[in-house]
Amino acid sequence: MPVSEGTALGTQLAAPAPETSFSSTVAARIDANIGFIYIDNPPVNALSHSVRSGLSAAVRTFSDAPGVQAIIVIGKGQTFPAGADIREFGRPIEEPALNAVNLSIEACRKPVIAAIHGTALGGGLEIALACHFRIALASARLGLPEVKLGVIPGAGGTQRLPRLIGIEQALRAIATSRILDAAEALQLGLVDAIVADDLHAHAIRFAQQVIAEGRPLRLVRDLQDKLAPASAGVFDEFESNLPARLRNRLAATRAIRSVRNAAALPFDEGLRKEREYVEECKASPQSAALQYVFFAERAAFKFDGYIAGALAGPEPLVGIAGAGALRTPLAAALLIGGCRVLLFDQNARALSDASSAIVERLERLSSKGRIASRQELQSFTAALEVTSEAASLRHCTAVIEVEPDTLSSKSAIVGALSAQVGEKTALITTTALLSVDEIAAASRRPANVVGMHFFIPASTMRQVEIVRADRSSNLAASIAVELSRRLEKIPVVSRDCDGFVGDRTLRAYLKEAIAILEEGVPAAHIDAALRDFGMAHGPFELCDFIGLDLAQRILDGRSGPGETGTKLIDLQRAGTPNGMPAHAGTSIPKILAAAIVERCLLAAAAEAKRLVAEGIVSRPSDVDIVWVNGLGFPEHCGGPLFWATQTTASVQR
Ligand code: 3H9
Repeated sequence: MPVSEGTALGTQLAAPAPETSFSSTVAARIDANIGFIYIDNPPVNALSHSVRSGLSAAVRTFSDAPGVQAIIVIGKGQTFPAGADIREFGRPIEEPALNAVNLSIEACRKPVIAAIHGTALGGGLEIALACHFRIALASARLGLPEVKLGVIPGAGGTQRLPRLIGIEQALRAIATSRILDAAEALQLGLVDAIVADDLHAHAIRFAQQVIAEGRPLRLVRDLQDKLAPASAGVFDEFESNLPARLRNRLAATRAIRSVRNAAALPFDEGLRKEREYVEECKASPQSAALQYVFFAERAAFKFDGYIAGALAGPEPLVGIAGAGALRTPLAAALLIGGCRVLLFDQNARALSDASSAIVERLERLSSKGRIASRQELQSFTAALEVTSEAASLRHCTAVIEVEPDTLSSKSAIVGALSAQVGEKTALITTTALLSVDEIAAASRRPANVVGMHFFIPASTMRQVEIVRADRSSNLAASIAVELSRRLEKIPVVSRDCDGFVGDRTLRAYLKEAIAILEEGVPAAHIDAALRDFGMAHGPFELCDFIGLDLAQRILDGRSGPGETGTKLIDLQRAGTPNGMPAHAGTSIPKILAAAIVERCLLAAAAEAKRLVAEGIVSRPSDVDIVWVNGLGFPEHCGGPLFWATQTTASVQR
């Protein structure tokens, strides 16, 4: 890439030169004796071909430029590169590959410094690892989360990270996709310095110091002292203790093997093996499923009519009314998500008790380390306000009712609140089973009413369903979607129907499991088959887990007690006193297990297809992520519809 006319980069420039483009996403500039390389590929500076080629050319140019004594690589916008461009994964790699770019950075004879802000993830962190020094903003986060996408770091991450932070820490970071904050990164030796603000200015100061001290270049490939594992069995032990969700994950096992190579093989040989594992993982159905889930989760935030920024202001005010069990966890999660919460109860005593329960919950979370500092805890508690005046709710962007889940109580509270809330306030009803259309009918502002269905247990399950009644406005639905983001949950927007997305497809799945049971297959076998497939619980275990009453209600639906729900209860009575007959581990013939899995999942997939055909959800992937995040479906199989399309079985039911 040619540089600007006359004053080629690398000649002495008196004043900061304008930036020179090396590709559509990489520009460079010389400031005094320092060469800056800017990566500018919004939104997350993903390392697409133009970034790799621009970066490679800029490094080459600065390496040869006599006036440049140090090079700083920095991201524009919100972040240092957050990884390879996942959209390029299915295609042949266009040169230069990231690995080659990193090798050229590492081989540069001038100090190359990574200045990190935002999220230095995957290939982004691998660039930083190839640099000779790293400085980071205190708010930065760093990690190698490739295993979450079904691959392993493929540009030296598995070889360089262990050399920098040690085998055990690297295993945790790579195999479990653990993200480190800047303070921990500093403590582990992953970064050389952290700064509170003005990364640009601090990076210049850091570079000048390196130049002035004549500091030797630190090539991570040459570091050896942290490579000795604590004990020889460390890798096997780590693998056998992987969390359940990572068992049977090809990428996790290959990541462990690759880190093991870092300790056992010369650097370049380890790098070559790393590349082999990446190709093996990329070709696996697991990585296709995990990448599908990644994009499906992001797509779920957008629906036809979505209004970005609906949750106005940095600290939106959210009202909570009603006395259901969801009140405390929901209020605490909203406060942690940066909302102000206005708790409403006409009874002063109840209000004070509810407020204390929320503060206690925040303190408990703080003592478990889930809230970063005392100061943060204080700011969350200060954002909790209480009122016994319903009229105060009119200032809220959203009011969420958390009454017990009966039509009479929901209709009563939504009716009463609708007389108080502002014209644009979203009025959110939390229901698992009721018709949001019927609840909205009790409201004076039906357009403002939208449903939210949290999965059990609400505080830990990542999924939430946003249920639009016939008259729900785009604004109300958009506010609910943005609240989900604050709650760190994945929303799926659906229209109102019996069971919404999750319970309706779950019903089909459970009915099939009951049918198999009636054909004489023991419950323990059915549970084992689906657990071995990767479900968090077998179908009957799930019924026990959520409670048989709720399971029966899911099976019966809005029409009330019916044949299948009653069957479930009868079967339970015939079983052990604690639930369905013996769930203990059991081995069954593979062919039977495969048939059980196929029948149950195809039943769910067929119902999912009907949901799409009826326009309850707008895309098939919405149903899949409800299963992955709400119903314990193994992420690396993508969800029942994705799984069904990947297997030879057809979904013609
Ligand atoms: C890798 O690096 C392999 C290497 O070892 C090299 C091998 C040779 N690519 O999540 P958001 C899009 S593997 C393409 O809503 P946030 C995303 O789809 C990679 N696109 O924002 C969305 O698009 P849209 C390792 C990407 O602020 C938009 O950016 N890295 C990528 O909540 C905003 O995303 C990772 O696994 C990407 N890599 O969270 C990190 N990343 O607006 C994956 C994001 O059209 N990314 N997009 O829907 C993340 O974890 C989050 O996106 C991040 C930002 C934390 C960065």
